[in-house]
Amino acid sequence: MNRMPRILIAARTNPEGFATLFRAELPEHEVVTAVPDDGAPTPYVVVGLPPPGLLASLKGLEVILSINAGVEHLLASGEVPPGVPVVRMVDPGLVAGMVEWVAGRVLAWHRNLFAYREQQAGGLWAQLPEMLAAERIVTVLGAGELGGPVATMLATLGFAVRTWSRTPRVVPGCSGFAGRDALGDAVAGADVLVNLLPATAQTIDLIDHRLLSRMRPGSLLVNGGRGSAVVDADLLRALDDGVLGAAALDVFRQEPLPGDHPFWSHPRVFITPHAAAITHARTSVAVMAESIRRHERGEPLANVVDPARGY
Ligand code: NDP
Ligand code: OXD
Repeated sequence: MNRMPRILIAARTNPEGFATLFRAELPEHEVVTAVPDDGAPTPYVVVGLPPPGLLASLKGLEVILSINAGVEHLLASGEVPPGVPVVRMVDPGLVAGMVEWVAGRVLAWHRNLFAYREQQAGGLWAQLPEMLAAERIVTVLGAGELGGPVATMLATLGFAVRTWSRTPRVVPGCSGFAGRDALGDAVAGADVLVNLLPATAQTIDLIDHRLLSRMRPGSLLVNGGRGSAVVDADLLRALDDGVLGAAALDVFRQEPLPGDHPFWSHPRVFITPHAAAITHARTSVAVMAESIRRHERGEPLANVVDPARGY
């Protein structure tokens, strides 16, 4: 008798929630949250950062389904068996979350909400100068699954949007820049810089004081990508010397952000705890189930990570 292909849910958060939805999506599969000691193969694993040794211990592993969009920790763990594809998370729930989070930060800053909050603390009633969205340039670093829809949303709100990517990308309504040589031009004169790049060897320390200085003085940095892209000391210097007006940060070089980090107490740094876009089981399970169906139909998998590229 043929065994049902096994799916191991090794997610640290809500494994039973994922398992229940997988059982409904793929009833012809065996869905487990711990591997039974029966020597049977486990072709699929759903995982974020795997516990040490887990992936190597799985017999007959065919596909790793990452519950995260960013896979730098998974790749750096050295736990991915050679030749086993990693499918990263591309999920409508994640896209919606990031679009909302970036929209919230950009609009709050654009409409002076942060500054009015300070005025409120002092009981001050005074209208601040306003600009039209069309008068503001927003540069989005990364024009992929998240950066693309974020750029589209900002363009729909009327901002003058530029995107920057590794290879040329067309995002309707936006000006596209590509490649390291075009970074300076992509950022020049921008009012808002949104980072949605993956963490790779090429993106580390990309956002330094020199790059921030190319923006319009008093501008906004929004980091929803990864903390490693930003040089923390340069960001603080840029806030203090007027190069930047504010920074909205969701991701950090070390997470959770250490209690003594100066970002916590800076009056113009707005922190969220890596919560910009979270993987919802109720949208992502359908996406992962479709990857499994494709694999079993012998079709190429979508959104496979290129380990050499790092994303
Ligand atoms: P994608 O792989 O779809 O897009 C990545 C984009 O970055 C692409 O446009 C790519 O260029 C560009 N890029 C990569 N390397 C470079 C480089 N060296 N120079 C210029 N551009 C580069 O990823 P997603 O949009 O799905 O996700 C982006 C990142 O967002 C994730 O890797 C993760 O770090 C972060 N994230 C954060 C979350 C949060 O809650 N804060 C939640 C989910 C993700 P090209 O198009 O040419 O390939
Ligand atoms: C991420 C995620 O990559 O939460 O940050 O998916």
